[in-house]
Amino acid sequence: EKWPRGDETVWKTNMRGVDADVGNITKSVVNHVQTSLARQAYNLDNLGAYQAAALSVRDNMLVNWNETQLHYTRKAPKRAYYLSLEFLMGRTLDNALLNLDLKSQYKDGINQLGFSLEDLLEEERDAALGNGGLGRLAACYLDSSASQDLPVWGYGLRYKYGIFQQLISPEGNQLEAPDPWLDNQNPWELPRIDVNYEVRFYGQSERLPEGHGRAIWTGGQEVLAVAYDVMIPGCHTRNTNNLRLWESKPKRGFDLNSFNAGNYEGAVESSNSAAAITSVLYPNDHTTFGKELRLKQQYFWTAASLADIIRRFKNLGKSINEFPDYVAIQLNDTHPTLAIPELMRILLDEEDLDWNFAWQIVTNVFFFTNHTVLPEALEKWPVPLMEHILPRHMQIIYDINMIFLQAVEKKFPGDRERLARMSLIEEGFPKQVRMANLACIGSRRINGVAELHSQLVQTTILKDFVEFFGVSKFGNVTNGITPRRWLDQCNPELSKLISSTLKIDKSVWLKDLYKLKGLVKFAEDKGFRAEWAAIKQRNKERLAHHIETTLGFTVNTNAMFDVQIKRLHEYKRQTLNILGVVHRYLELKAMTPAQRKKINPKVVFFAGKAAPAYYIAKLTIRLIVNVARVINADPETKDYLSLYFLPDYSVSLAEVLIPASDISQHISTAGTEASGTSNMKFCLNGGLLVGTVDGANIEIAEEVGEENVFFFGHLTPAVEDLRYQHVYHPVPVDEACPALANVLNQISGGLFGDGGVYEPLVNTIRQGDYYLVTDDFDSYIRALAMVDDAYMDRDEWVKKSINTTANMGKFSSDRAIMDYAQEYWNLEPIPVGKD
Ligand code: H2P
Repeated sequence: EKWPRGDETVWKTNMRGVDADVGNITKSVVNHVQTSLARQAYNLDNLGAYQAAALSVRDNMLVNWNETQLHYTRKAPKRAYYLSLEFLMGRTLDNALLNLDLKSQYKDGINQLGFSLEDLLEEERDAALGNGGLGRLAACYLDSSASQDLPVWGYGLRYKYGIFQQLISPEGNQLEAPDPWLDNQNPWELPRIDVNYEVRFYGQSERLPEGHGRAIWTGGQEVLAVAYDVMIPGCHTRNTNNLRLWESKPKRGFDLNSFNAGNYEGAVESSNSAAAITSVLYPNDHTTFGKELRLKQQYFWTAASLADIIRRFKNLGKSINEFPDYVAIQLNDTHPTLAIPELMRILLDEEDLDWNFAWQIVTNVFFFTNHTVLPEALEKWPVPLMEHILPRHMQIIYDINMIFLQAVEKKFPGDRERLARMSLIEEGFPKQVRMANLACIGSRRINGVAELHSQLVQTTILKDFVEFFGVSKFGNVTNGITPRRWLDQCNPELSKLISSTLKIDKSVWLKDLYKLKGLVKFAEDKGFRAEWAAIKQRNKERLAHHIETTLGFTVNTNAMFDVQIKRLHEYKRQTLNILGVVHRYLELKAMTPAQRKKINPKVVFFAGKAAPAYYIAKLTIRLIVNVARVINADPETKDYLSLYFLPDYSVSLAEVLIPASDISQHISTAGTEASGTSNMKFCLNGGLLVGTVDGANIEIAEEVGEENVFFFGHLTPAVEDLRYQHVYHPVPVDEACPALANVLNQISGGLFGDGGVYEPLVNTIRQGDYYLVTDDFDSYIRALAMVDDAYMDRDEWVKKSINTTANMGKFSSDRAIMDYAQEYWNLEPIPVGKD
């Protein structure tokens, strides 16, 4: 390789490496204060100091990032691309310092400059470009890919506004405010104005007469996609991967079509311009289906990402039929499914390949992960909308469908119903494109996110496809979480205790989480148990302090901490939890003071956002807030039971809550929660789990032992029957579950303010009870009683806690991502600096 220009030695002697010298760290921070930020030492505030520190850490990250990209280019390995409409990254500074192993040096340096690193960390705003588990999973997978030296890039959108900020009104209603997370500037991104692509919408598509499926697509609106790169540092490795986020910009002089702003996006951005495409993350909500802007987001992002992937591949000088040998693309849910017809369009119309050849390439490149079997969450797009915005893609989808249905007809002759079920087009007014079917047909392999879920995918929503393609096309990769953020970063004391007890450096066990098994034998060690319990206690105090300073409440840290944090949804059954709290309150009220004294004091925490248009979910928040108001003020009971709804749930709030929990709730109706990932985070931090036999709860119990989890409720096979009974007979709550009936009556009777307000919520149970609150209530209350009993024996409880953490090795996202790399993508680690 020739040095491109100038004197090679001048270049090389001036290139810097990662610098861990405290003197150089302070120098670089001061430099950034002085020049990058143009600020003065005497009036520098925490925010300014944070920004300077971040820029200095970024310089170190960039050294590795540059080297990694160069190394990958030279080695030209197969690469994988993770396409996700959501990346719920949270904060970066602490994670970067830990992964680069520079935390103590920066702590010292920043101290010398008169600031505290802890304070600076608090200045960072969360990057909240996601709704919940799906987006956070993507973030964990990026961390694990980099940490294991895998050449994996993420592709997503650079939303100007992340998930809305949640405010709670005095009545207890959720209010949504925009999240202008970029307002303070984002030191973690690199604008790449030189990396941009034009993306077309609308216009006309004309098929070529002798085209073998080819066409020409012209006219319409062209929008510019500009890349922003986010560095993803691996843990204790030089490998630093890339997350490329696209921003939309108008291509000068072009803005043919007006766009209709719906309510939410209208509230944050009303301009009718190309920039609106990446203005806001959609809150997870089935009412988003059919929204023009959402479809434009999906196409904009997949088209820009594919153009970028193909350009990079072409630089290798290989022929296009080798594309699947160099590229694997993971579709995170159906959101990026348009990548399938888009790659077909490129191969047919731009590369001039014939249909069969193109389709063979496509079906060897894509992999598809399903995250839910809830029917209302399966994406469908109205055909007229798709035809209008993406006329060429609609033609391709029709062609794929025709050829596919011919093959189905051949295999199952005369089975009209099967054809109707498997078709990419759902009949109706309007007709709709079924994105899950398209993703399934166009991908090489399909997986669910936990054993039970993957089974359900194969036996319910994609059953016909299993019968057609054979079962080997379908698999399971149980989700995982990164132990770097979800143990080492959020629970530093526990991390330290683990390292000193196992006598293994954390850089080793954090990357081989099965090593935690070594803790099992220490569960019998009294001294160790005391240390373990003391750390949990300090984490509870840390949470209490956080609540005191942010919300002004004084939390009883001698009580058991019981936590449920996740998106508000009926299937996740926050209702069951709050009704259980009311039940407990009513029981306490009925007791004498002497009886109460024997009760295990408990503090219940909720946090989570409801989709803005999800009325019942929002009403649940209102009920929680008003129950809290009443019971926290009741002098008879407040020492035994209190309740907090913590507003504006986020990754950084989770980092404080999770290490502080004694018990956490994962109580979805069996068969509805695909996996869950916070269940893993709690258990990794020594919190026990009360839950249904659902999602990854099942596998957690397999690993940690059923004696260490509190299971309750009906099992998946029973759910359908119970629901069926509810449909045909009103739910006899009074006979079926008197305890629940009493709770509902108290709510309706106004114990927590105007009972009429909650009628729509209470009626979801009395009528239909689709999520089986009535059927599971008694068993739930029994499980909570078992939790109380177990907690009374604190020694045994701490043993359970230790044994739980010790057996969580399987749930590292390193295991999950290696599974994808080996079983799906066929990818090898490419460590930087090791050859
Ligand atoms: C979803 C599923 C979870 C799953 C997660 C990641 C969509 O996340 O419901 O069960 O663990 O994807 O696969 P969530 O509900 O948290 O938004």
